[in-house]
Amino acid sequence: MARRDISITITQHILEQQKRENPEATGAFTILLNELVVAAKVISREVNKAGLADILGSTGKVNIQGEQVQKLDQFANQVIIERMQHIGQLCCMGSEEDADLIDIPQRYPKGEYIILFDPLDGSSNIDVNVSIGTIFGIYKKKSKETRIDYLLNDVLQPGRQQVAAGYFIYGSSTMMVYTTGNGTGVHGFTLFPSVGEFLLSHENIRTPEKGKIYSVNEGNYPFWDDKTWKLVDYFKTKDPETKRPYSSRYVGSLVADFHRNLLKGGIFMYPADLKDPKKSTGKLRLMVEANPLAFVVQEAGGYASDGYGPILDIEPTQLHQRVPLYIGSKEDVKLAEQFISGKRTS
Ligand code: P6P
Repeated sequence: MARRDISITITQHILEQQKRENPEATGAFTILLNELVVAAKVISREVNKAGLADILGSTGKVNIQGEQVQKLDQFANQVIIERMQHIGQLCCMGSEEDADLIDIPQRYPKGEYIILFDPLDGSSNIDVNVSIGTIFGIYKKKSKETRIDYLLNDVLQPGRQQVAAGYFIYGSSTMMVYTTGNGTGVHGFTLFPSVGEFLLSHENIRTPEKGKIYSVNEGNYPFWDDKTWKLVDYFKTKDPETKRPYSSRYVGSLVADFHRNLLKGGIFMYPADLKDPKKSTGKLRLMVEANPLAFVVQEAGGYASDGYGPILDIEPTQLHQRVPLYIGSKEDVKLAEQFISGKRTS
């Protein structure tokens, strides 16, 4: 790829990539991704204003996950739904905030794509000014169905079937990181509020084969099984030959923890735990968190596992199913699989 003398906008990047990778493209995918970028700009503005406006604090409602819904969660969810529903490229949507699939109103045309998203992940960090994010995965529907009651099978596809995935991170700056898979690479764009554009800032992100960081909520230690104990203890054990102990870094906001490890290397873990029977298969959601980030990390040379095999190969059975997640540098995640599957104990 020729060296660039200026940073191109996300819009230009998507167009160039579509022309290169998908010459017969109708432009539908480009419209879809660009509208998502507009939604993220609106969310970014509110997240950055949140400290000033009275938009903080909860609404007193709870979402499908039984979690307190923060006003910004609701706002972000509405912005994405309202922006995405009118572009005529989607047959339906799935959101971490909504129990059921979201239909496209009759007044708008339907399309061939499906978007699954977590509108504002890490929301418990909103009022302490820690980075939070939007995570998304895009699929093409397989059937000819258009009615919402018959589209769940089109939605419950393994993560490997995604045609694009990525996230927006609202932190010291707002960034978008995305990939369309198939060797097209992972690219990062930084929002320049003064011009209102996301400009290419991290071209072709590659994550290190092996890291020096492990990320896990050690407060869950009493609720783990012995394989998980042995795995986490491995990263904390002194062994100069394997450059251990690793550094512990855990923000408690998946997008922030994932993004740091993607760039620097390392492993993020959210193991299954016995703290909450509803979350015995782990806290994180397969369709709107694990699959999109697994798609990104694989394209960047990393790997994502549920402890036994690739996240991207899991055949989904429910829209909101949870999954244990080990994601990041390939060598570290493969090692986690050896511990969790019992093949290794130290
Ligand atoms: P815990 C935030 O609520 C979230 O869904 C992810 O962003 C984050 O990685 C995880 O939960 C943190 O969970 O149990 O460590 O607070």
